[in-house]
Amino acid sequence: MALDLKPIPNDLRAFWMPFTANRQFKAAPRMFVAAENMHYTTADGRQVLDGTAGLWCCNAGHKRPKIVEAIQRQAAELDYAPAFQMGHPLAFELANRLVDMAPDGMEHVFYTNSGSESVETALKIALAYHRARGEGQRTRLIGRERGYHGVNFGGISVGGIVNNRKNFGTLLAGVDHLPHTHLPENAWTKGQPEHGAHLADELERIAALHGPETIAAVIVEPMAGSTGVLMPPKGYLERLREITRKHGILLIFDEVITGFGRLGSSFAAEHFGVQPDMITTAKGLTNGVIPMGAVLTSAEIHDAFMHGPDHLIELFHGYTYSGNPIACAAALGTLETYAEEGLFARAAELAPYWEEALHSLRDKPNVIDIRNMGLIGAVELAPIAGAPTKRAFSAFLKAYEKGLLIRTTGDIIALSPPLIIERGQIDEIVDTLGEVLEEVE
Ligand code: PXG
Repeated sequence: MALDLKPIPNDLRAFWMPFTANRQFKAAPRMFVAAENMHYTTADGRQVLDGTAGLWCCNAGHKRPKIVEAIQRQAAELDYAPAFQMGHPLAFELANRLVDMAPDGMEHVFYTNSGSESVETALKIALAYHRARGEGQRTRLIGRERGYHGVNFGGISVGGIVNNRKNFGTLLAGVDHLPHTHLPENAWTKGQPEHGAHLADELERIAALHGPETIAAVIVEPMAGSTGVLMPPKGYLERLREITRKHGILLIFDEVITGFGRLGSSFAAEHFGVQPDMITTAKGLTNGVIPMGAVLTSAEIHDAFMHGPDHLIELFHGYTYSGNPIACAAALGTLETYAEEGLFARAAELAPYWEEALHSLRDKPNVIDIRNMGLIGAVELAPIAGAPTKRAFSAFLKAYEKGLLIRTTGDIIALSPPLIIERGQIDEIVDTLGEVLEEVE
């Protein structure tokens, strides 16, 4: 088939690229012009195997017919409906489907347009919920070191990645952080690590310090993705749930990455058997195709707002594009694709093969840890002395040259392929990465 290649624009100055080394990129651009199933096509006509599902979002792979069709049909039928004081059927249908597939106890859906907005929404709902119940003194929010909750002010305040925080002022007041759960004795763990459940007890210390009755919510990623794939130690999430419940503190799981099949079940909450009060999602909700996020909440939280005269707005929050019709169509097409192809079960089925393949890289140069869960993996490299992140970034560039897309954070290589990946393509990822690790300095 003839490739319809788009030329690279000859002036790259205007676009200030997000989370990108702009000058490095513009000196040697890496451009994708098409994608299908497991592969991207580059502007120079090469195929690149997608080892990261875009940015952890294209769980069903690329250019999937049901999703493409749903978007096309919806754009031609109802392009936009006002999100406030008006509705359209797809938003309700999608909410019902999400509740049906969500873990027990998640009964309502608030739409956003990204993971960052889902986080802000969940934090605001937590504060307003306590206030609605006459516990307005619960204003504190607890996050975790090395946590990533998007880039807006609430998210970077509860987040724990220093570079995402330090240049942006004083952040939200009244925030504290749990310690991260990444312990050196857990190196080379397959699945959930043995050590570290006790780190959840730090919440008792924090609660005692501030007074538990001042804390509104704890937010954590059940598995921390962006900060380098950190797995929850066995018993850790259960313990967090116990302590939050004991003190009337809401527990929010940020499932922007773990939602929609990444761990082999719909949500991590289901995978780990721990029930939070809210779940934040985005990414895989629409297969990354149209920006959309959603916050799932318990009935208890939702119902706490449903009082007072019925002509009054209950929650002063929402976005112009909350429940956008085309985004809803994309999400419905996505959920249908996941279900028809049994992709969550497929991820669970492939996980042991993925695990073995990934851990075969153990003896490659500079590898200091490998960890995995579901269809997620991380290969951690020893940093070059005095030049942290450089080794992993070189690996990223070399992998791209060799036709493989990987993601790096610090000196950690993160992998999260689309759930449609074949065993042979897992081998290809590992073989290519093996070569890369042999070749990078
Ligand atoms: N919460 C979590 C847990 C996330 O992983 C967000 C919130 C923010 O989502 P938006 O849609 O606002 O970007 C995220 C996003 C990476 C990477 O490679 C991770 C994310 C985004 C881009 C890259 O680690 N996570």
